[in-house]
Amino acid sequence: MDPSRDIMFAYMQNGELLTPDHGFPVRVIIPGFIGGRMVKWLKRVIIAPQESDSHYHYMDNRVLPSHVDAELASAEAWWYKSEYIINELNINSVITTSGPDEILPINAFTTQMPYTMKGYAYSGGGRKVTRVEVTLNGGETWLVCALDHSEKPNKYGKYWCWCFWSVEVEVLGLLVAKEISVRAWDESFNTQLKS
Ligand SMILES: Nc1nc2c(c(=O)[nH]1)N[C@H]1C(S)=C(S)[C@@H](COP(=O)(O)O)O[C@H]1N2
Ligand SMILES: [Mo]
Repeated sequence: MDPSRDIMFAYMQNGELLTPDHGFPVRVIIPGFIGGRMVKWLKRVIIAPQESDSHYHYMDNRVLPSHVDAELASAEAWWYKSEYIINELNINSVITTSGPDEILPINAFTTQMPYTMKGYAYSGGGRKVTRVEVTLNGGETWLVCALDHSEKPNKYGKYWCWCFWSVEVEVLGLLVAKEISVRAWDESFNTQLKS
């Protein structure tokens, strides 16, 4: 019911009918929410004053406290506690380059050559990603990445799409790094812990 949220019933994607896997003939799209809420293969829509009582609405896409396994959740009705539902997504970031199968030539000339690391980041609820940082030394120091927000916000200022990030490092830096991590920030100052 909130016009700023751009919720839609989609029957096409990129100019083609949805494939069966992705919800043909019609599915819900709820930008900024977890995929689990975007019900596929719609047959009817029920407008109701209370939450859906669908099995999947309750038994999937919840984050329960760590001591609660599925058995305990059922025994003690943890599934039905509304505070554990996942709706809006949290801040997330991913390294796509370098990738697992990438091979870099290593010699005296190449180690000081620049190398562009890349990836994407997104948050939930239409919150803009405002910062992405990479560490090559286990979180001691962080490099601030360049951000590419190809998407324009909607007229309520919401960003639904991921943004791309990139940062130039030296091949040598990659070579000596024991662990490489990325973290993002959004406009509400949510960020990711360096574990
Ligand atoms: N009817 C129906 N819709 C569903 C599901 C389902 O099991 N049944 N799974 C949901 C979950 S958990 C996800 S992550 C998305 C995945 O669909 P996508 O890969 O097309 O985004 O569909 C959602 N819609
Ligand atoms: Mo999912």
